[in-house]
Amino acid sequence: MTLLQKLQHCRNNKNCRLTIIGVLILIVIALLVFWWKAKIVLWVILILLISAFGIEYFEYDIDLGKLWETGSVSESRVEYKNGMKVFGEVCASNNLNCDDFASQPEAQEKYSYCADKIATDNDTTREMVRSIDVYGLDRDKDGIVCEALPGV
Ligand SMILES: [Ca+2]
Ligand SMILES: [Ca+2]
Repeated sequence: MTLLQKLQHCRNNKNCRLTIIGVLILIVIALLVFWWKAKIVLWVILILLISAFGIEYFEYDIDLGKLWETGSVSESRVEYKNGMKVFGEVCASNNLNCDDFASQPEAQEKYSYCADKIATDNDTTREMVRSIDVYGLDRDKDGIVCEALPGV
């Protein structure tokens, strides 16, 4: 295994990344103790590293391209579902169910907002996004959600 392959492997392995971030945190703490002059810089680095550790720990990644584009950490958080990137918390969560809506069009609107967003972000079609089943509202994955709710 070359060094590059090892690094590549580490990039894809969460525990490996956590270990590296953890070691860096310890190094910065040691520097903070022994190297007073660089105090502010080191505090900033320490805070950044602790944030990185938290992000790794809480199961989601940050897309750096999106972060650059939007400047928002919550918009840039990314989860991979069926090989597609789902940005932000709003569309990645599963916290809505059909009984949260009074009518089918209302549920459809909520679903469509995310389906369109995911399709655009992944440069793919609405049909492909059906497989993700946003919010779990479309179990049969035909693109029509909550068929049991009243029509209008
Ligand atoms: Ca749900
Ligand atoms: Ca359906």
